[in-house]
Amino acid sequence: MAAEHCFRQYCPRALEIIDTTLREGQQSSLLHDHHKYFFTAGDKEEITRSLILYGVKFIELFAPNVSAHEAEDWKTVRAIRDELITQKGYTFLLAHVRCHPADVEAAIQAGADGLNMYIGTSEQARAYNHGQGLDEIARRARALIEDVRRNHPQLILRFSGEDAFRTREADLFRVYDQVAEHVDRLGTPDTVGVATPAAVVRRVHALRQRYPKVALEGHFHDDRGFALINALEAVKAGMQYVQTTLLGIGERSGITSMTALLFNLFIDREYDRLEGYHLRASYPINVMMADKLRTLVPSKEPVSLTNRTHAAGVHQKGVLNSSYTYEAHPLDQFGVTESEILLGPLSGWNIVHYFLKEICGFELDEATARAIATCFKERIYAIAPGDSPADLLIQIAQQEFGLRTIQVPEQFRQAVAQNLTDGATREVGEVRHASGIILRTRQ
Ligand code: HCA
Ligand code: CU
Repeated sequence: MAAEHCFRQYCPRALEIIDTTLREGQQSSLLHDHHKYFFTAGDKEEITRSLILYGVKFIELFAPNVSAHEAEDWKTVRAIRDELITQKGYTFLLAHVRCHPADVEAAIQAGADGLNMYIGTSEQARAYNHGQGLDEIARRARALIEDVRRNHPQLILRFSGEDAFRTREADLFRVYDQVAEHVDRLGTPDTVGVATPAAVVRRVHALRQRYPKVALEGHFHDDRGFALINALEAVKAGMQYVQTTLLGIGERSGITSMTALLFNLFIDREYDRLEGYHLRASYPINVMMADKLRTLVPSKEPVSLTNRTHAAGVHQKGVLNSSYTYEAHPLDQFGVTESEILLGPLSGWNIVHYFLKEICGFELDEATARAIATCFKERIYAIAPGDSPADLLIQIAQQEFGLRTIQVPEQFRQAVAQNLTDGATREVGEVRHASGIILRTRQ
C-alpha cells in the first residue's frame, strides 16, 4: 500500500475537506424518504470520481464490517481512486471506526489509508452508549492507538470524542491528553448540533493552544441551522480539516455542505483556503448529488440555480436590466452560469414584453405588452397543473391580440443570448421550470 509513501510526503493544504457523503451522507433520512435506502456501487463510483476531480483529497467511508455491501464498496471506491491517481494525485480513503479492534482490523484489511476513530465522551454517551468512564475511555483508546501506530505506522490516525460539544472541556482534555501524541488529527464533532459559532471558536482556540502540533478536524450538525457558520468560523479560527457532504446530507438535518462552505470562504476572500478545489464544478456536483437522491438541488443550498431564479415582477425587471440588481454573489464562478426568470402570476409587463419580443420574435409595442400582461395575469390563476404559462402567454398574444412574428435571420437569432427553456431541457437534479426563461448573463 502506497499510503506511507503518500501521506507522509503529502503537504496538507490550508483547508482539507474530508468528504463523508459516503458515510455520514448515507445516514440521511432522504434515502429512506425516497425509497432508495443506500447508494449503489454505480452511485459510489460517480460520487467518488466527482469528488476527486473536484479536488477533494480525503474521503470517509464506513468501516467495512458495517455490512457485506459496504465491504464490497471499498473495492469499488478504491478502484476509482486508483484510476485517477495519474490525473489528480493520491486521494486518501479513511474508515470511520469505533475504538474497537474489530473495526480497526476490518478497515486495515480493506486497504484504508487512515482510521477516523471515535468514542462518545459526553455524559450522555457515557451513560447511555457504552458505560465507560473517562479514564477507561482514555486508557483503552490509548492502548489501541499505540498498538495501531506501532504495527501500521503508515496509517493516518484521527481520534474524536463523539458529542464533543456536550463534553466539558476538562473532560475532553483528560482523554485527548492521552492520545494526542499518537494521532495526526483530533476531531471535535458537534454530534447533536448544539454548538454556537462562539463556542466553536472558543473550542478551536483551546485545542490549538493545548495541542499545537496536532491538526484539528470539525464535523458540524445542522440541528440549529448552524452547520455552515460553525464550519466557517472554525476554519477562520485555524481548523485545517472539515468534514462535509454534498448538499450537506447526513443524519437528521445533516452537516455542512461542501460547496456552501467553499462558496462562503470565497465570498469572505479566504482564497488561500480554496487552493486546489475546482470551484466551477460546484453546481454540477450538486446536481449530480441531487440526481442520486432523486430530488432537486435544495432551495436552501447556496450554490443552486434557485438562487438565480426570479419570480416577482419588480425583481424580473431589475434582473433584465442587470442581474446584479438581485444577484449579489459570484455564483457563476461556482458553475451557476444561468439565471432563470419565471413567467407566472407575479410577472409584470416588462418580462411579458421581453419574452414576446426578444424570445418569441413577435412585433409589439409597450402598450400592447401591458394589455397582454393584464390578460395573462387574470388567466394564469386558472391554469392546470403541468400546463405551461409560456404557452398561455403565446396563445393570448396570437389568438386574442393577433400578434405576428417577424422573421429574424438565423445569424441574428443566435446572437440573442437568452433562450427559452421548456420541460424537455430540464436536467435531473436541476431546477428548470416549464415557464422559465433562462438568461445566460455571465459566463
Ligand atoms: C456518527 C457520529 C458522528 C461521528 C463524527 C466523527 C458525529 O454518526 O457516528 O467521528 O467525526 O456526528 O459525531 O457522525
Ligand atoms: Cu455526524
